Amino acid sequence: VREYALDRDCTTLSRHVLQQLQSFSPDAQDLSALLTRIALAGKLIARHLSRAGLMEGVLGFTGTENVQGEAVKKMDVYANEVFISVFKQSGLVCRLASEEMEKPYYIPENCPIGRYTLLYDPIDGSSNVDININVGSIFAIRQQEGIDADGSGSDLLQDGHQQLAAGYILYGPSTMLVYSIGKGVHAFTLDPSLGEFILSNENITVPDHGAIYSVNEGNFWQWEESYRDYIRYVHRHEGYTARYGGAMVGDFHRILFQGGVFLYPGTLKKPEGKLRLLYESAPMAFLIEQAGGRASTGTQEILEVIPDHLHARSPLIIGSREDVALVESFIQERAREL
Ligand code: P6P
Repeated sequence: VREYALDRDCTTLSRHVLQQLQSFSPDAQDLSALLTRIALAGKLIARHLSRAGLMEGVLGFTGTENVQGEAVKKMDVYANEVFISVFKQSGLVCRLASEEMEKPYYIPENCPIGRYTLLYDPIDGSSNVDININVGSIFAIRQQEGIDADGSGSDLLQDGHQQLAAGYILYGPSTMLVYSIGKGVHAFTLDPSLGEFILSNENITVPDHGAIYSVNEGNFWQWEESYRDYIRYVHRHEGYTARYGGAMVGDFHRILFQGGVFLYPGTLKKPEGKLRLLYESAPMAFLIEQAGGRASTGTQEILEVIPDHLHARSPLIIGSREDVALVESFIQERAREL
């Protein structure tokens, strides 16, 4: 038992990535170092969150709006700057594209082309920060291809299969980092006494079905009839339970471990829904498929969707394959009537 415990304590993120890649090539080392840098960003953000109520400048709004026209929280700004600062002088990433920035940020050094682009949502669910409920950071890594001459990031408008890796950090009772580089989904828990993320769950698979449906039913009146059909179905049938935390990372994490479905439908006013494809839906779709689940817009696999602009949104149905299919069946049924 002692050997096992010691060995487990030594399975850090960097070691695990190299094990996954079964290689110590420079590229493998770079990817391992890149994910370790993301873990550093997670530690810095977790530390800031843990003292939010005790420090000035953490809670509340900045008074400005982001590119989406949404009020910016102080924590959004801090977390965005953490990601930028941990990748400067890293030589690992050429470009950072964040949900919080209109245009991508170029790491100001002669970064050789062929390195990576990091796409991230620095704090997802920031409305939870002020009430001490879990929030998360979401990330995806894509190959830096060619020169983005006008800095618009238009070369990033590609489908989700171009993601080399994806994951999130969940700032909850414990801080967890969940990632995949296309070889299964693995979770690490931050051990504050070590200051290290230690492997806690390997090769996570989502159950084919789960009791949980996770959706903001306050939007019921805005949905297309097919989504209302689905909600009426789960209201009438035994064996379903509703869970919704208002921050996607926590709601997704519950589905990943316990099964069920998370959905953020489009509405009649905004058929494309609220969640951003490149920064939220595509990374989570990468993970759920690696865990044996599915992610759909209702009519198309999320990983097939090609965004028409950097901050494109998409409807999202994600989780256990049987539960995603059930939601889609109501959409298909209504489509047949049209
Ligand atoms: P609503 C947070 O703002 C977020 O982007 C996701 O993390 C979350 O799932 C969703 O929006 C919550 O949106 O409309 O239910 O408050």
